[in-house]
Amino acid sequence: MRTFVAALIAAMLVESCATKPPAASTSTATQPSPMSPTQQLVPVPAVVELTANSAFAITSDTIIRVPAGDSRLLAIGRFLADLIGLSASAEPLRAEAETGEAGPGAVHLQIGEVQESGDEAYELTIAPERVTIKGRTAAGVFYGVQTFRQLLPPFIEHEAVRLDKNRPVRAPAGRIVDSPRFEWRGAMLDVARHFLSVDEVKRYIDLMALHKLNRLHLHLADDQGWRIEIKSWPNLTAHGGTTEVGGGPGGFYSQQQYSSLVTYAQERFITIVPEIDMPGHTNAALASYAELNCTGKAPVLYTGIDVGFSALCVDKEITYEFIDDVVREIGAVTPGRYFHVGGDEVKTLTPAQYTQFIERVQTIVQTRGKQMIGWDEIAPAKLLPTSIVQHWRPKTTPKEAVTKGAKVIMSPADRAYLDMKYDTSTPIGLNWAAFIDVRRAYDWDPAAAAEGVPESAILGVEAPLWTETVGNIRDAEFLAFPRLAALAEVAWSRTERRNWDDFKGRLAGQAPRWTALGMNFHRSPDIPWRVHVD
Ligand code: NGO
Repeated sequence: MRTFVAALIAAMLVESCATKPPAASTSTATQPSPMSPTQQLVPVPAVVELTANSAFAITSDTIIRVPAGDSRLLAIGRFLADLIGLSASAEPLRAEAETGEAGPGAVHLQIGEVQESGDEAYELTIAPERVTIKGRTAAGVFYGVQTFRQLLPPFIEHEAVRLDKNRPVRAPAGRIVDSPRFEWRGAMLDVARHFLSVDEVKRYIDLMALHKLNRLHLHLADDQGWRIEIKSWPNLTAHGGTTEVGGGPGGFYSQQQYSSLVTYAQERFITIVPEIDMPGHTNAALASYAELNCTGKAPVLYTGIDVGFSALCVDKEITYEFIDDVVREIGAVTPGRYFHVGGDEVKTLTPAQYTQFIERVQTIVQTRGKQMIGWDEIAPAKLLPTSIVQHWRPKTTPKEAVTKGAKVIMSPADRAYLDMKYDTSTPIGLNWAAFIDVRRAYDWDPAAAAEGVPESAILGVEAPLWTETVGNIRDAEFLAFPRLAALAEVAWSRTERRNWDDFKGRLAGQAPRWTALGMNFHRSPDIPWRVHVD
């Protein structure tokens, strides 16, 4: 009876919500019609069957049920309870042996078979009496929770939200079955040009998780700064971490702080990929240790934005001892399988010196139990089939690496670089590769982006944010959003589900949630943004 009444009230509420006059738009475009549930979803799922005619209502009595003994699902349950303001209730989470037949008013998190293939697939079923979020693995359940989250009203994103019996939180009834197109759905933060604090990086991780991204590549060293503690080479941070572009104070992560980022990311199913750029982009290291220079003399710290002038001394043995220490220490605090060695823009070495260096570093990385990744300049080196090339130069192709069996991450600078300006009026950012408006970031197919690189060789997509002009997380959010959401859809959603006009509408629907999250997103004039509508 209680369920029936609740369902009836929920249905009436959904109905009344749907007949409310549309909210005013911030853009000059014509007034958008009321939002359909599907318009709340980015990236778009594979199969969506939702109705605005009935709904599940979350109240302070709602319980989240997880299988007993599954600590990962318990953690996801806690994440969901925090998100929807259930943490304040007496006992929001119940672990139980049988999750199938529990009573009404519950959200069930389960491991089980789903109709889509792959480890990250999930199935979300919302009925008036219960919600089931099922994944083949915990990662799938986590993504199902993110989709469920996007179907809830944006006000839940406010930190202080508390459930109120008189104001149920409703999710439209229906079913979603989903899985990602690519396994690598990445973002990169350059914390070397401008340092970002642990809390700022955690914030970026949170925003990535909302969009089902699963790799955070941290560019931890460049000419302007060394940002991670290396116990066997302490001057790297003591000296090399003390400044940044423009001469600010810089900073670095202790290994313990880095580990806290790794854990925070892991809890959101994101793998941290550390990068130490070499042999170029190394002025901060060269300034910290004279013996790494061929001249034996340390240069001064650098705070400009030129590239290509620095290189480790590839003919000295101590260089390889240094690299081995760095890979060993960072590798030991990085559970993920990858180590990125940079390899970009070396202008002071011969091609032979360069490829020999990369091949030797590849052996070090392999010996330390990691898979090597490098920017696309590494393609001519003798690569192991496990090595990965990150394509970034729009006019080149890493096809020779593909013939050696290497996989490719697609980050073409004229589509995926978040540090490019949106247009000529963008106050920060660069424009050497292109102006990248939202459509340009969205409307491309990774499988057609580099000649000779077929879809089977593509691991996925990554959006780098270089920080020459980015001073803090507010700037980062401004350049990243909405384009990172566009690139998340490029990486997650299959081609036949993607369409610019449809995406524009769904992106517009993110504005209330992003506003509730306090995000500093770029209000691109191309998008008919919605204002708060709950
Ligand atoms: C290039 C360069 C970086 C710059 C970035 C700016 C790569 C791989 N190397 O991308 O050092 O910061 O452009 O857009």
